[in-house]
Amino acid sequence: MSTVQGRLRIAVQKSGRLAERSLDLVRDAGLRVVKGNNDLLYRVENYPIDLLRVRDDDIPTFVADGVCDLGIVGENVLEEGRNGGPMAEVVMPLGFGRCTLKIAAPPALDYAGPASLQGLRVATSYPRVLRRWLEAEGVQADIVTMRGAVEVAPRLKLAQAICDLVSTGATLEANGLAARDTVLDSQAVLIRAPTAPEPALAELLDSIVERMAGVVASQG
Ligand code: PRT
Ligand code: ZN
Repeated sequence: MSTVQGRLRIAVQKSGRLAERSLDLVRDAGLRVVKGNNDLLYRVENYPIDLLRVRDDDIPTFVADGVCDLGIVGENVLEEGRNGGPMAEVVMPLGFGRCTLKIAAPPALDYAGPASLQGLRVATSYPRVLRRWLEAEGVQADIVTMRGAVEVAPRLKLAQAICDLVSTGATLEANGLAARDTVLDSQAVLIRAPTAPEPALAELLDSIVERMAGVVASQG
């Protein structure tokens, strides 16, 4: 059940790499978005819908809890939020925000596969995703969690390798690191709450999802 009676809520990143494309998708689906009097909430003037503008990290929880009915977030963030509790449902990939969570290390590190990380320290902002990948590979390594600047960890001797998002590879190169393995391929996805909205809004929700699917399909 939606917490706000009578209106659907879509969670989008407030600012950052996904913000503009998320807003574009919403607009291309026919929603006329107008800025409200607070920065956190944009209103849709032609439907009973609000956009909740938040940190991307908060989006999976808001949608899983039904505080928002839909959300747009990177698969990397969604997967990191996986904790055994109720999850938002992935409706469809959106074709933007593509990046890859990679293992990278200085060229001097001998890397012949995940087993080469055995006993090493690996720095990352994605400790849960990395933990699951290491477990699946049967490798025991120490995970050093860093909120940012993961790419400097090897130089500071905080870790021998890192697990970080890569798109162009320029950041790895600038820090003398080479990509060694892929942990997760990611792009932005549309997610929806596991619970239905109030009955009066169910049809609207389905039609918005359908229109977004049309927009994504037309972008091929
Ligand atoms: O403030 P908020 O928490 O909402 O934003 P954020 O700072 O956590 O995320 P943001 O805006 O940087 O990224 C949002 C989402 O965009 C990520 O969760 C990914 O799904 C996606 N994305 C796509 C990326 C990249 N490409 C990317 N390149 N996120 C981060 N990067 C980083 C990368 O880690 C590297 O440090 O950008 C840097 C440059 O990458 P290169 O390879 O092009 O040099
Ligand atoms: Zn974030």
